[in-house]
Amino acid sequence: MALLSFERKYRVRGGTLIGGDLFDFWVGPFYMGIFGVSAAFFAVLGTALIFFSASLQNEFNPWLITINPPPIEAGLGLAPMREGGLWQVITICALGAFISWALRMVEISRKLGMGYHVPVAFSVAIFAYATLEVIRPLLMGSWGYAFPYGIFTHLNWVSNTGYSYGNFLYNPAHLVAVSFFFTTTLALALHGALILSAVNPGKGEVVKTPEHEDTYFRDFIGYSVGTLGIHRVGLFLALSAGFWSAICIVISGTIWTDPWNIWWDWWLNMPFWSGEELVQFLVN
Ligand code: UQ2
Repeated sequence: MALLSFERKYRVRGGTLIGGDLFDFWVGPFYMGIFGVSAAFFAVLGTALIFFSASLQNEFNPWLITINPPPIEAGLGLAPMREGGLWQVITICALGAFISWALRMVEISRKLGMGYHVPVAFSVAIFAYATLEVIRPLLMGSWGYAFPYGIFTHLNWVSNTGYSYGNFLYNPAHLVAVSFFFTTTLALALHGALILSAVNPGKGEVVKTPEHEDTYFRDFIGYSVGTLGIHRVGLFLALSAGFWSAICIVISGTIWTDPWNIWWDWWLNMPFWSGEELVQFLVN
């Protein structure tokens, strides 16, 4: 089907959440909807405010531009524009754009009669961002705990926040998140390789079917998760990576304030070996 006639077939009316027919149109290849309008509004305003903040600071080196949250001492109030207020407005614009983007995905899903898997997946990324910039700062009592908008400064924030809890790699939720990130790459590597090995077999070779894909893994490990199953596994792994990332930071400084290696003392304090001299040396 040629692209233009294909688009005509799927450019159907309806499915909007709000606005009815008002914004139910396309701009070039892009569906608009009221959330396309709001996404564009927040994205343009937020980006303009980043450049405005950069010019107030007379900093135009892209590596060094930074928009910092208010200082920790300022707590949770509205800050003056030059002292974190711009960061607050830019954060509202970012969340406004992200949430608009997700709701636009919902309208497109409805329009096409599809499931909501894509907006649900994107919402987990928004949740992780909101955890860093809104939920944790609220729980900690100050916007100053949020990360700054700068290429180097946000990396410094990650480093400083990590060392604030000793060695962040001992955070058990961080370990779970990292394991999910690694497993996601394993699953995508397996899946991408398997698909290409079957469907892109080289000149003169015949394209293979899912039956070959199943058989490959049955021969290899005695099990095939299946062509639908691998996508369920992939989505679960990727969403779990984002979810546990949010968990690992939101528990740091809220319900856990010690260095993270101390958390493992429950293991050293198990009755089997807690009396041992070496264990007591490690705990103390
Ligand atoms: C599979 C299958 C696919 C796949 C892959 C597998 C035909 C095209 C990659 C194999 C995957 C398994 C056994 C699960 C991997 C689990 C983890 C946690 C990495 O069987 O069906 O469809 O792409």
